[in-house]
Amino acid sequence: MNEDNLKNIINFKDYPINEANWLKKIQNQFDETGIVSLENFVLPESMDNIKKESLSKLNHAYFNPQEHNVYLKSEDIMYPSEHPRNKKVKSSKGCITDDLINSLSPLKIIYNSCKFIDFISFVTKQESIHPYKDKLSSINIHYARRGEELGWHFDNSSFAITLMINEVSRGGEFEYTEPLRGSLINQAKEFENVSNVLYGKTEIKKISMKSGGLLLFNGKNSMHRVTKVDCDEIRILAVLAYNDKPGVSLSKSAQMTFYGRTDG
Ligand SMILES: O=C(O)CCC(=O)C(=O)O
Ligand SMILES: [Fe+2]
Repeated sequence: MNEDNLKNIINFKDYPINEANWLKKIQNQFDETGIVSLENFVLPESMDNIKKESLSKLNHAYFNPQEHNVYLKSEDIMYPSEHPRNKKVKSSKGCITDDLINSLSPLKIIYNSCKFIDFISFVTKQESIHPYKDKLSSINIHYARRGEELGWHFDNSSFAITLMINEVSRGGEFEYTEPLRGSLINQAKEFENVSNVLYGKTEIKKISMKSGGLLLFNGKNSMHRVTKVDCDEIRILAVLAYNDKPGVSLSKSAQMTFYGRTDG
């Protein structure tokens, strides 16, 4: 991949992603708060390109409205269905898969660039990060139209990278909590924390990203959701997903749930 292209895509002026002092500062911020938001990370011309392609591919998106628990796991019969382990929330947004995205898209140039990969590995303190082996899961473009949402959940991966492509003027807000689980929080306390979020008893934080904004988020221990879109605009966002080991595929059952098909 041509690293020179990256100069025309990423806002290096505000974000010197290969400069040691800047990297250290962002790493500390990610470590301490679990969230880093970089406004105007991708330059406007590339965002126009990404937005046009995303809109033209909305008709290929897979929408599979479903109910799931916050752990994104099948029910644990040890607990009642209304228990925080099992209580269902709704998700209805759709997405397109990596194989449907143009190989020359700025999204792919960013995702595959060594500079970007080194930046993400450093900030998230991973020794190395790798694309998915399957052809569907590395970059996904998510769409949420009026009334569509993503319910409360913990991510299975330790960090998520999103790029806002088209923000909406009402609803479609990213809401998140402090870390509510992890090695310092016992199981009973964790379930109490989850229950408090589901019943609106916890302080919720919000972050509103605009087109071109990159978000690095530690969603493994912090619950998060996207509220229902409440206007006729479409919320469009790219998720850039990596693994800490090479050669990993998303499971076939997860591929069926999220994409309605598998990569063969
Ligand atoms: O759409 C977003 O802003 C968040 C997406 C998300 O949390 C996820 O894909 O796990
Ligand atoms: Fe998530």
